[in-house]
Amino acid sequence: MNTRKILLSGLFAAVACTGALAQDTPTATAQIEASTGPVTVQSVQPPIPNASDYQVKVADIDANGDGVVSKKEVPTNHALFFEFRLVDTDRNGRVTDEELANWK
Ligand SMILES: [Ca+2]
Ligand SMILES: [Ca+2]
Repeated sequence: MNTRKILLSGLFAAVACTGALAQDTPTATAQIEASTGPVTVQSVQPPIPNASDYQVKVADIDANGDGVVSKKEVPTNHALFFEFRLVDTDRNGRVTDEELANWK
């Protein structure tokens, strides 16, 4: 088996592995053989947010009760965690109900 075939079979194995694991876990790892030696490929897929994440109000996740949401208060699997900078339109590091209302 030449190097190209090894690389291609390794790549297909990595893709197949990633696809199979993506349904159960957000992370998949595969080992492929490159011309320079073995390479570990890790695929990290962020969790798919729930549609209900977009209906959140400040009171739902305001852990310290100060009336605004800082990124530290947002669960890491919540859509707001990934889109915090977009939602925080005045870039003050705090999200208000008004900013959440404009988040679609
Ligand atoms: Ca807060
Ligand atoms: Ca803000």
